Amino acid sequence: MEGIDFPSMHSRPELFEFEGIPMVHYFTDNWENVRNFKARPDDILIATYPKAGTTWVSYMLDLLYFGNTAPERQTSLPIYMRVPFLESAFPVIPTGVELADNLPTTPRLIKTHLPVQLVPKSFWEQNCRVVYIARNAKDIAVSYFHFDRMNMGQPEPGDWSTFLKNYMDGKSLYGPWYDHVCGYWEKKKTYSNIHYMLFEDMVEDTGREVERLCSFLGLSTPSEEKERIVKSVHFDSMKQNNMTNYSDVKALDFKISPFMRKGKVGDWKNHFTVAQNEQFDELYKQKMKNTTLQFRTEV
Ligand code: PPS
Repeated sequence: MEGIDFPSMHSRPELFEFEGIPMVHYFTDNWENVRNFKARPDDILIATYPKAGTTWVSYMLDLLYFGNTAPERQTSLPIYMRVPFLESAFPVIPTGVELADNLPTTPRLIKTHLPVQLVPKSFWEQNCRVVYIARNAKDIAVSYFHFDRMNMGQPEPGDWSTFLKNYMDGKSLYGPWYDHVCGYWEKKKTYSNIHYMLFEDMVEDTGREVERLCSFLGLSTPSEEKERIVKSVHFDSMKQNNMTNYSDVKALDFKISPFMRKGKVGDWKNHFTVAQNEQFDELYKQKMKNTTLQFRTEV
């Protein structure tokens, strides 16, 4: 396994508008195949705005379904090969669609960051289960900033205040956080097969959230097994685990920042100035005034 590389580690991709969303070519180059993706009824789509806990829940689901049946999977296959990133078209590894099409597992676990309106329609037509994970907007901003600094496949973030301004203006890759989290929240009203999880709840009580996930999925996993899973998906354990910490991905510069960075609620307090926080709160109030969705910025 070579790990994900990029043609030039020095030229970062530019953002451009695609179907109304700021995107980079790595996620649009394979668009026709993404749009026409053939979902199967037992597929599970893991959908998130970037940095909301995708890897965490991907690993939970992988262990719940395949932790016992395929031990070699746990030691030889990085999480991004087990849970294909649907819209990705990176050099070196097959596209997300190819990886998903060739997954030998049932169910197939598939990751996407696409906003709800761009999810391929076959997922809805097949009534697939969707696990959506949301995280508070301030901690996402901080996590995303550090990720963009260390990931040569992401657009150049600039300094923290530049990044934050762009993020508040909805000019980050995958567009406005507000629309993303609210889009899937609204979708729940007409599509009941969505389990909406919050990163903050997972930090507060991982065991409870694994339990809720099992009831959504109709799994009757024994409690000792669930306890083992809770230990395996602990931040410290995933950070040490080379199959979940992205350590083989060459496009990531771990000297700048680790992928498994802090895993906390409230790190925004170490980054936002008082003025930035006030401006953010003001805008947040406007953007979120029509939703019942609530987030915690500390636990
Ligand atoms: S990505 O690149 O969008 O797929 O990133 P994603 O996996 O969604 O989010 C990465 C952030 O999730 C944190 N993380 C965890 N926190 C707590 N416990 C566990 N087990 C865990 N696994 C991943 C990770 O550290 C990133 O958050 P920050 O705040 O940057 O640490």
